[in-house]
Amino acid sequence: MSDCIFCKIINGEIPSTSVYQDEQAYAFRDIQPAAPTHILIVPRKHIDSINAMTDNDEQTIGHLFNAARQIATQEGLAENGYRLVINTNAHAGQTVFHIHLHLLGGRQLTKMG
Ligand code: DGP
Repeated sequence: MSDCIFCKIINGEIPSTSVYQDEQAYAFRDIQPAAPTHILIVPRKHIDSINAMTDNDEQTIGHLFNAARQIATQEGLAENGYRLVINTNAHAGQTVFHIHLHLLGGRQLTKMG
């Protein structure tokens, strides 16, 4: 999508600090980190949100979690642990409408709610 900030990050129009990429996914450091390690993992395919995903996107979204596992290991987070979050729409605070998986770690995270 031409006006999507994460599509522009994926195609290099907007700079980012990349930590991982493959044919389906791109991962980069969050500009407003909420933890010592805060990485966003996005599908190269533009999908607005989990509400907009279809059965055909199962593999694409599952792939984000497999990438997250590899990145968590690469970042040294696997043993102590980390959190994976996908915000959807207003009540969850979604601000960018291109599906992204937050990977948070590097400190004891508080309970969610
Ligand atoms: P969410 O609230 O779940 O939609 O998360 C959007 C995240 O995207 C938020 O943590 C900040 C991050 N973000 C927004 N714009 C940019 C950007 O231009 N570069 C980077 N690296 N992160 C961004």
